[in-house]
Amino acid sequence: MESTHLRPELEKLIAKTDISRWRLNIAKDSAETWEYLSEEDSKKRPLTFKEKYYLGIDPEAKKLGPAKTPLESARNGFEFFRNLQNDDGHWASPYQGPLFLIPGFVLSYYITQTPLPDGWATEIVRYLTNHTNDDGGWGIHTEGESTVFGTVMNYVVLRLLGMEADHPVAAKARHCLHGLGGAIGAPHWGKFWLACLNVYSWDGVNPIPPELWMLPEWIPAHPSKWWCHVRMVYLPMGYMYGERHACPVNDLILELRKELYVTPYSEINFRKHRNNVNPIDVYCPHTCLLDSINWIVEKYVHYVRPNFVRTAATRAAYDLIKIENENTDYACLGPVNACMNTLCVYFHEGPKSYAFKRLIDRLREFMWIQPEGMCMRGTNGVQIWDTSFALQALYESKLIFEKEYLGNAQKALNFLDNMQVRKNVGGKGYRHSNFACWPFSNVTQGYTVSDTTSEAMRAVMMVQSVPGILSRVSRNRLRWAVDLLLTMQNDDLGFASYEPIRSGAWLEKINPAEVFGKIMVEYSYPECTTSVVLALKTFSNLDPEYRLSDINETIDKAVRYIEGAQRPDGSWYGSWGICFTYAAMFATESLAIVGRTYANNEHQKRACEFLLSKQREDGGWSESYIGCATGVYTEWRDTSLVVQTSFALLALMNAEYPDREPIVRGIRFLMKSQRDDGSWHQKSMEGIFNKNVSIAYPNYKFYFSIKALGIFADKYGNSIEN
Ligand code: LAN
Repeated sequence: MESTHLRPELEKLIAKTDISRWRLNIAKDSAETWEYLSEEDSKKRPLTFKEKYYLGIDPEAKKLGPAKTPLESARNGFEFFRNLQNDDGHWASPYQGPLFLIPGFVLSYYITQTPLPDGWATEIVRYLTNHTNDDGGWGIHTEGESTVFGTVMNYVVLRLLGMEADHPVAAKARHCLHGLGGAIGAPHWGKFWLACLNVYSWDGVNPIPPELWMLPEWIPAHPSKWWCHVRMVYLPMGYMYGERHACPVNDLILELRKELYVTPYSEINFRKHRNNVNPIDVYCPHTCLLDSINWIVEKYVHYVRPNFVRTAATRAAYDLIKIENENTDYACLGPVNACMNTLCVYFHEGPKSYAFKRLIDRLREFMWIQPEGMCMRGTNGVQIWDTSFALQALYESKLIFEKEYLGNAQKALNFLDNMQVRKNVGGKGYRHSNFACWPFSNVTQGYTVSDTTSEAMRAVMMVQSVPGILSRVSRNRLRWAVDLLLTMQNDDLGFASYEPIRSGAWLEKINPAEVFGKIMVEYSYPECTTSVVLALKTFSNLDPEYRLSDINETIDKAVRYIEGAQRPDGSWYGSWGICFTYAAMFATESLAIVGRTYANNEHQKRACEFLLSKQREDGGWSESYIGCATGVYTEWRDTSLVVQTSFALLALMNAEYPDREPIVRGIRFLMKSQRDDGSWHQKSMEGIFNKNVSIAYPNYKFYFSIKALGIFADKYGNSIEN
């Protein structure tokens, strides 16, 4: 059972559902939705082990006792972890952390007058209450200090979900908000949502002209060249901004207009506050270039723009929104554009339209019930990513060769077989080809990611080589995935996340979202690049005839990129996990797979020295998300963490670090941290995005620990004696 963020002193003040009545439904495409059953129905459907675990009810796992050897520890870990595998073969994930997502969900339901499913409002309020900071506010993620963005948006959520303004939790949050100067200092994305709700004026939102979509595509700043998450968010934002849709005024809106500001609403000149963002919120300040462009475009929108241009532009944006919805069967790329698209469709096609109903339905897949209430996840699940790594851990620890685990492996393989994309939407709505890719979550969402495709491919190839496993993914399907990967290398020789880089990093100068860094375009990442290198190399060992010279050339170049991305101190900066230990785990494996080790390679040597300089007294490693924001290695409080320890150990073992002693100390830390039932607990966050937002990957503590322990037992001997 996971320990949680429960705050009993606050919980006393709010309502709670009967936690034992929640059940997890898994759809055919692995979509995960929680449902609150009636008392009668819940009796007919006993809680499963998994449900209990996720809900914080003791699942009464088998006690295995402390492990005596690393392999036993890995086995105990998998004994526990296999209980969390779903019948369709995948592992689910409470993928929480960001605190700017729930508001989009609740506002979309509220503005479109859609009732929330039973029990949801209560549990969302409980989650937010349990995650308030001591000052009563919220940050941009659960570990961050209170900001205007986090506080105003989540305060609004509490009020929309029925909390009275004088409730102690609301009153304290409002006090915090006022202390921060009120909603007027919200960043661009906050101002946007508040304008949709009609508690802020569209005049006070910096321009998001839908006309951008009518510009000629060759222009380097054309939105089709932006990072897909940014273009897919600015698309519905542009539509809403162009149409200036807003929730009809009602009593609650009038109350909120009074509560959110420190001056009377009617006296605020919103146009003057477009650039008023509380410094506490600012991660990426406006440049003069951005301010100048905003100044000109705002004048154009206000005084010059003919109505027919506006209508044509919002039409063009809407056509693209429709394409995104249809391409993803209404799952949408991510939680932000899914909520915004729902609003656009509601206003454009009405509440009775098929598209609106589908979107509303699908939005529920982002929500997850935790012991401390209901959160919104960063994606519609982590199914493929987690299942791929779980399979790899099973293989690399050699546990897969123990008969009792073959069934788990086969089920996971079957799942990956079902999740490879068969239908290509490449070219539609500026999408990169997705034929033969494995997305991050599921086949429905369907977006190519370079590393999720690679990691899934690698898992498939590993498992299909195991005697007793029934192969499911044909040679051709792997070849098609290779073809796709080979279209994705950047000119700087690395690989980016969803697409090859389409425009220059100078576009960051017009990044309008003050709260995120490095979001405007794609970049090469050591993590993504490594995954591709590993997949291509593993593939060419299996199928050496297929495009061998293309593959070898790609790998050579990619490894050059990895070496070049190393910092002088021997570290690599991680963009998707926290942080330097994460990147080291990837980069060192790239080098290892082409035969470069501590014994023969300067880069590996420097990587090991860097990691060893960070090893703590207790044998482990510890990193905080702060290091991602500042670029400087930063420990998380005064304790080692299971996940970062596994990252560092895997990196040292990738490099074949010759001295067993420091590695044994790390392995001992992992074993000491294991509970009697084989599970681990990670005290802090594992992942990060856009430099500033941390996000949990709760399955990392299982599969990366199992992998580290298993590889250690295999390569360094199955004992923790020195
Ligand atoms: C993710 C999650 C997975 C992650 C990896 C596969 C680990 C990475 O190697 C490549 C990038 C990717 C796919 C990724 C990109 C950004 C995401 C989708 C997220 C971090 C999860 C949530 C985040 C998304 C942007 C959240 C919504 C916020 C916006 C600013 C739009």
